[in-house]
Amino acid sequence: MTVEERNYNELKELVFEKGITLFGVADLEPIKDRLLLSENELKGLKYGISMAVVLSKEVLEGIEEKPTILYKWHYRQANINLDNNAFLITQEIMRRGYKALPIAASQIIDWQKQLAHVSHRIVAEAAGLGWRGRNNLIVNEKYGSQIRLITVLTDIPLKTDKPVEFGCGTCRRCIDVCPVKALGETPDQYNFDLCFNQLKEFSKIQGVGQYICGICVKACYGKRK
Ligand code: B12
Repeated sequence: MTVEERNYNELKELVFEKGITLFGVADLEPIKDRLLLSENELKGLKYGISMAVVLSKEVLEGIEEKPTILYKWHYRQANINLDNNAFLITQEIMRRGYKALPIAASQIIDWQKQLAHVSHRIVAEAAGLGWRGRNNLIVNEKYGSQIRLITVLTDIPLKTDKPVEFGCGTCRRCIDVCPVKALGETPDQYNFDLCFNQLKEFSKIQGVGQYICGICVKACYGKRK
């Protein structure tokens, strides 16, 4: 086993014990221009570790035309677990003498354009966790889009994964259920304004208070029954 494979397996095992279900590593070279980080922040960082937790199907079942308070709580807990695991893996990498830059599960740096430092979807796609689906989300073969993502950038030697091919096939459930018709045949047809305005409305529901929806997530369950 190479040192890259050993590091990969050990880090994966560490977070699998703490609630992470999907783990992959992206080579940052092809995607580094799409990360909103300074040269200093990115210096020497070659890999993007992408991790995901799986959402409860039972929580999603309750979503009909709007997000539920159970979903809002679950979304928060998923973010907390992801942030904790990114922190944990960062500590472990630093203990081994390498650099690690954790990116928050859900943090925005440009409110107008709704941008984060790093798009977890771009890294997850490059790390092979899934493909960019018609719903513009990462779709994992087994769990569909019912996953939340996080990223840690690092220079610890790691084996890298490969992207997977678009696998939505003839499935268009997300397009059919979207209440504002924000989705199209291909992910680049995603209409940000329609989606964002709807999420702003949803955030006014008492107890929700966040830009969440969950309708296209519920519809995209992959091979999970
Ligand atoms: C801001 C934000 C939003 C904004 C949308 C902004 C946007 N345009 O992305 C709003 C509030 C509307 C939103 C909505 C939702 N979000 Co949101 N959101 C984020 C957040 C915090 C930042 C996203 C970001 O920076 N986007 C920036 C753009 C540049 O990146 P991108 O859209 O991923 O990719 C684009 C580029 O790659 C570009 N592109 C493609 N190829 C190429 C090639 C080149 C060369 C270039 C230059 C560009 C390019 O096109 C892509 C599509 O626009 C992320 C967390 C994170 N840090 O990633 C969560 C995140 C994307 N959201 C998520 C979710 C689940 C949702 C919702 C379902 C709400 C909910 N939780 O119920 C909806 C679904 C919307 C949808 N169908 O896409 C999850 C997605 C999980 C998954 N399975 O994919 C994330 C990753 C949070 C997480 N930690 O898991 N979100």
